Amino acid sequence: MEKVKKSADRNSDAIIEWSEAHRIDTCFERAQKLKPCPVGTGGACCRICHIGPCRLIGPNAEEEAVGVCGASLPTVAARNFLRMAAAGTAAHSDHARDMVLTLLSVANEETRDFQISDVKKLYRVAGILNVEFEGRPVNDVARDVATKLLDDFGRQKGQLSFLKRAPEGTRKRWEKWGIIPRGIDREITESLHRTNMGVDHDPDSLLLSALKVSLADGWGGSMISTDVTDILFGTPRPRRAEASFGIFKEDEVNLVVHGHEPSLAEMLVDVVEEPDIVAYARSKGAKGVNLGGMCCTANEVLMRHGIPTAGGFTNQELAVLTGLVDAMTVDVQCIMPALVDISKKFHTKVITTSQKAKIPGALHIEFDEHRAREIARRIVTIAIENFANRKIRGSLVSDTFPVVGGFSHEYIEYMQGGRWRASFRPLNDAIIAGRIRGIVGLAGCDNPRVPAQGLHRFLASELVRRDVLVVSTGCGSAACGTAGFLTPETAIDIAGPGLREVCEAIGIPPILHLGACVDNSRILTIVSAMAEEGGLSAEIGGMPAVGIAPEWMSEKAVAIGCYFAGSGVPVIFGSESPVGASKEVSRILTEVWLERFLGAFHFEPDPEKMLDIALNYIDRARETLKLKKYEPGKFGAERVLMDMAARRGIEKAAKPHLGIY
Ligand code: NFS
Repeated sequence: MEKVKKSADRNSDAIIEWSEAHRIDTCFERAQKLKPCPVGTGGACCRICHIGPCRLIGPNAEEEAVGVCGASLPTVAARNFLRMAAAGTAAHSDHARDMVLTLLSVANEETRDFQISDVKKLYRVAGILNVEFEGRPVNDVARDVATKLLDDFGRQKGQLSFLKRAPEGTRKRWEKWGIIPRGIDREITESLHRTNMGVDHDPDSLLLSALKVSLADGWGGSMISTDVTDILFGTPRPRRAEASFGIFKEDEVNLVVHGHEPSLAEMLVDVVEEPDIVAYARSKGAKGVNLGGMCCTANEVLMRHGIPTAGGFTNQELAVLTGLVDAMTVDVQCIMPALVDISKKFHTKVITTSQKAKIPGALHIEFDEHRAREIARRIVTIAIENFANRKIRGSLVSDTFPVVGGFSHEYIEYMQGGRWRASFRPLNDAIIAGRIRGIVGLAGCDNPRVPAQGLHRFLASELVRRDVLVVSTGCGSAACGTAGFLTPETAIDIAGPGLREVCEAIGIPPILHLGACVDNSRILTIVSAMAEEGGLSAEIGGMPAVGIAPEWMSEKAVAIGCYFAGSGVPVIFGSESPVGASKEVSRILTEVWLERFLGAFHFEPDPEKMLDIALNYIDRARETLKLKKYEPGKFGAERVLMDMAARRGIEKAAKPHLGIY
């Protein structure tokens, strides 16, 4: 019998096998040893007060089981779900807050280590926020933008600034169902209050609150983080880079940046090139310092600087196991504390850098944007000095795969018409004509409980084969990247005939790497722009678009799923449902939300079924929009896609597009 692989990535699997032979546990062995609690998995465990924990189980649990206080199973499951959404929103949004505070420091000239890299993006955001920008000093505009965005966190009344970027039809639904988020912090606090012992017990009301707090993530925290990061470090445009463990070099100091907040990583990109740092590395016997990324930080620096990535969530311990990592910086979110124990078996220095996230046994060097360069230099020096302590020479895996990443909203707009005619018209037309069947956002974590990365790869390839354009973020992008799926050549190899034609005309891969997990907000503005462009749905709901997080595990993923569902995009999550114990809660997430918002939240562990559900939504949306029925290889009439030559021919008198999105 063929051995079941723990990771679908052959390079990851080779390292896992090596670790097993050497009796070093990773998340893959721990996942096998530690089965999920059958009560908690489906949301039937209430730990909210200390009369319990109460387990709401039994043959008629839905109707009959109650906790000591009388809370029913639907109440408990909905309450647990809302807490996950609130925690996810808190994580993305606190990250966003730090980015805004950095922007404010830059504007106030409190730090000279960072500058505003993308003035055009600053103006675009200023325009959305009604901040005057013409003829004003850049730092003044930046200060006003940062201050307005900070207001979104603490606002008590009114609504978040970026909600107006959503189509009117979508906003009307939010208004009708009372889920317009006011301030980000207020919605998080209210969610925690509602789920306190003895407060909100109505599953529908609790789940509406899950949508509300999550909209504060998608159209608040995450969108703020994306925009401010672009302003500070540049709006991404496609870049070539490499992925997998072969990015580590035997003759260079390998320093990995792992986590989420990109400021330190940005500074490290600069510092590793400084002549005295390179000279110091040489003096220690290395050729230089090789920076590599891990998880979402990897996506941030890949799409802005072409820094290579070692992969996503389940690859983090495996990176240390290569024995080639001299230091790994970690900040917040998705960091396995197991890294510290594993690193002790090798020589790797794990360096925690956030005052919010410490791990016993790790070296702690706190990042402060006011002293960014000094701190980055200290970290690089530690990595260099550790190079000589490497015990392993030669690498277990040397594969790398080329990737193209960095498709921002702005670039996608640009690639469809050049600087002067940027628009979403060609994309809409290709969908209308049936060349592109629909769009799927493939997002979220990778997970050691399934052949890790495998569900992402399966879905990505099956979707593009069926002419579905895939936009990927976070560890979904990493899983595609380490499989070699993120190049334009993939279009020729695996994409369906219509999608291939579009990709070849524009010169893009059929899977567009949009960035980190907070950059799912780019998908929101892209579908909003498509709605505005016309010819498809006039709101986000009803578009032939679906979100899939096949290997999700983080609370942040729940928040993402909710903000997509609440905005009108049906989402399908893998694994067992965290509300599976309650039929009523599951029904609300799928049927009721679909009726109200045209988005729905499904949990489906079987990848074939995920694919079916997604295609079904896409085809139903096409039918409702009265678009040509999708048939592979048969297209309707449409405008000619503009290739590069056509774009160059466009007259230059027109005004550059500053757009509301
Ligand atoms: Ni997002 Fe999952 Fe984490 Fe990034 Fe990766 S695990 S929910 S993709 S690194 S946040």
